[in-house]
Amino acid sequence: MISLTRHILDRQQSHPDHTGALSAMMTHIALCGKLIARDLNQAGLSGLLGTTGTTNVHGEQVRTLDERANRTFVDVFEESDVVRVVVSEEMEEPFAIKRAQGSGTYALFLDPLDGSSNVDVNAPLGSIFSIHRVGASGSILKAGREQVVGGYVLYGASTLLVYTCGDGVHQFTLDSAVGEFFLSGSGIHIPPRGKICSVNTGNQSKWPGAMRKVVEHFQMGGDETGPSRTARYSGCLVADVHRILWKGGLYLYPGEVKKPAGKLRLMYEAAPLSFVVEQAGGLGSTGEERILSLQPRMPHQCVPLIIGSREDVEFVEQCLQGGSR
Ligand code: AFP
Repeated sequence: MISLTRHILDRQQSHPDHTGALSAMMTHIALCGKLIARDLNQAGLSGLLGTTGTTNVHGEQVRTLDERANRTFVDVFEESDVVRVVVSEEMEEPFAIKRAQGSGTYALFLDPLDGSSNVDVNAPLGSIFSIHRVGASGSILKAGREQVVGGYVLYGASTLLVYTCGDGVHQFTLDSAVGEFFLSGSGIHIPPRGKICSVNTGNQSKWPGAMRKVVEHFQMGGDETGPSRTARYSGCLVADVHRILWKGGLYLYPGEVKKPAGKLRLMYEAAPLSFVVEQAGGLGSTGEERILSLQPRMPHQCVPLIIGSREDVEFVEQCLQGGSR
């Protein structure tokens, strides 16, 4: 059994010029995952369900557990000097870590609790993280392809930590009895095509015509050349993309006519998940451009997302760009 700690140390030793910063950050993220998993397990018994009565930077209701998960990440990283700044869905402004102002060379982007409305019905949730090097000028807004680490924790039937630092995708499962993550998948490869189409069709009337046609096409039996489709949607991006990582297919969150950038956030949802999926051989796209090539303009910027098996994403891109159908 290879623990996450062991895995990180082994990888660190294979890079002679390592500083230990990456290992420290992964250790902190794993600790946050364990603490949040514990909170979720006990949520119904310890009065942690429900909302705080406030809204976040995206105008969404903040749940008690959103706030708590955000606090967990901030508290853990405040004790360390590797991450200089934290950008989170739950904080309007980037948060400077005092201890790291002289030493920290990294910026951490976070969705501390993805799919948080699932908590009331005991359905899966996630945490998404992305780490960038802070630029020489102090800039933190960099294209996704420059990520140092991207990944997520999935709180489901078990708690998983999935990450990449550009050398393939590694998956760890939490053994809660001993409080350690153990390697449960390495070199994960997403099938080039898949059956699953994961999309909230309740929004169909708001999409541009070309996107409606693509989804109708899948609903009517799919393309002659591809597999027939089956629908899956949990309302938790991490859980839906994780299913596709293993089984193949597509996750779509399109832009809307009145809101072309859609709902999902580039820096702490689309980019880290695209980094993971592309490291597994898949693709992440807006329909026009690769997610990982986008130059961000704002920390909380939204983007349309089409992510999953390479050939499936390319098929949707062609349809949207008026190509073969
Ligand atoms: P948050 O709980 O972090 O706001 O994320 C929820 C989410 O962005 C993502 O997890 C889901 O895929 C998506 O929203 C579901 O949205 P719809 O309810 O609009 O389908």
